Amino acid sequence: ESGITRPKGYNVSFHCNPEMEKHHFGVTHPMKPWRLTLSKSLIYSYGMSFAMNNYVSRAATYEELADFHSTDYLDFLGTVLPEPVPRDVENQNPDLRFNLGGSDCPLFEGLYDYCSMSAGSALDAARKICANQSDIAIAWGGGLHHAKKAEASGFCYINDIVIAILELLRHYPRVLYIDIDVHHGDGVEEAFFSTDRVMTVSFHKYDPNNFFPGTGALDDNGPKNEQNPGAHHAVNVPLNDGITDEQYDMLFNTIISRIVEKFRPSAIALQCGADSLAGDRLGRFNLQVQGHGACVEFCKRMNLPLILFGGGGYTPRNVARAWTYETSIAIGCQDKISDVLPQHTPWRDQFRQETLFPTLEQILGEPRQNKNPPKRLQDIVNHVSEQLRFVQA
Ligand code: VJV
Ligand code: CA
Ligand code: ZN
Repeated sequence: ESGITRPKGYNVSFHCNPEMEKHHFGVTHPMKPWRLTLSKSLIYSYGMSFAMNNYVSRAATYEELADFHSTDYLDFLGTVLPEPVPRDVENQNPDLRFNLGGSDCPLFEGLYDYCSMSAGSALDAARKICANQSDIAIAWGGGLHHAKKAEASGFCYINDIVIAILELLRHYPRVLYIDIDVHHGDGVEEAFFSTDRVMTVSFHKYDPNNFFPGTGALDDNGPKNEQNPGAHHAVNVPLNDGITDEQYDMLFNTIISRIVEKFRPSAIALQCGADSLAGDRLGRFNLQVQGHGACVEFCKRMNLPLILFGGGGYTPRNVARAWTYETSIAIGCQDKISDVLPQHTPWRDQFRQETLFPTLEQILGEPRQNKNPPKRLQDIVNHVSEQLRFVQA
């Protein structure tokens, strides 16, 4: 008996499509859709599905994808075939259209289905929110924040977040987009660059020459032309290696509460990329499951309609831990779930430690050096506060 019950009048919906998880970017590619299977199996093992409305989401239609993407791009995406032999990417192959077919965004079997399922789950989540049928809607298969209108980028082909936010904008005057993936949320920022109805905030590792995508400096805050309504509506929090839970939560809480105060969003879209966790194959931070989850908890406390998206996350066992803990926060049972993983959890041996909250030492052996001096964090808070003086609801 898990003791997990559904709080009266509080609705959480969970949107996924098991077909999505069967797709493969290639054996050694860091993006593993299977992490969604592992996450779900842990969520179900804890008994959380009984406290949510669970939906198998449909695939988004061509028309729905075309809400954001160009038809040229979608037509190509729908017809390209997987490459039988990997091509030399650096060799400026003229066939590399729309940035498709390189090593970051390979062509694989069922690519179009995979993309439309990810977008379908995000769109279903947005529609449940708009219909007032969910207070929090979860789409761990979404969160692919790098995709552009007519270009694939950084493991992302279709920008499900942009498509979901466009749906929210049909019902809500203002949407706050928050991105805690270790990478800059460039595709979402760019899509809403020229509007004051969406404020985008990304926390990320920033090193223009050595870390993807290289954008998202502190003073990249939207169009430089003051006449453009989007001016000041992009917030960027560039960080360095090794940031800790304590520092991250201080930044997150300070910055998000000030933004909510000034911008007065009517809904929040939170991208929960789990590559900001310690021990991630591509990440550089020292965040633990608790600190990552604290961001979700903080957003929930804002008492606004909330969508949780997935995103990056390249060490599947840690992705599953974070998204399980965050699902428990959404339904409000985080204080009741046991630190020891349920005995009957499928693939339990995949988790190495048998706990939901392994210590930094267990995850890393030796923690990554923290290169975020307190002075720098204060400068960031000051810059954002200054920026917000130009923002009004
Ligand atoms: O840094 C890059 C671009 C390169 C060119 C391609 N080579 C492989 C790497 C350098 C400049 N791309 C990043 C993309 C990160 C995408 C993150 C996505 C998200 O989490 O924000 C949201 C879902 C990058 N970093 C690491 C890799 N690519 C990488 C790609 C591989 C790989 C190992 C590392 C692709 C294939 C294989 N190994 C087999
Ligand atoms: Ca980010
Ligand atoms: Zn990422």
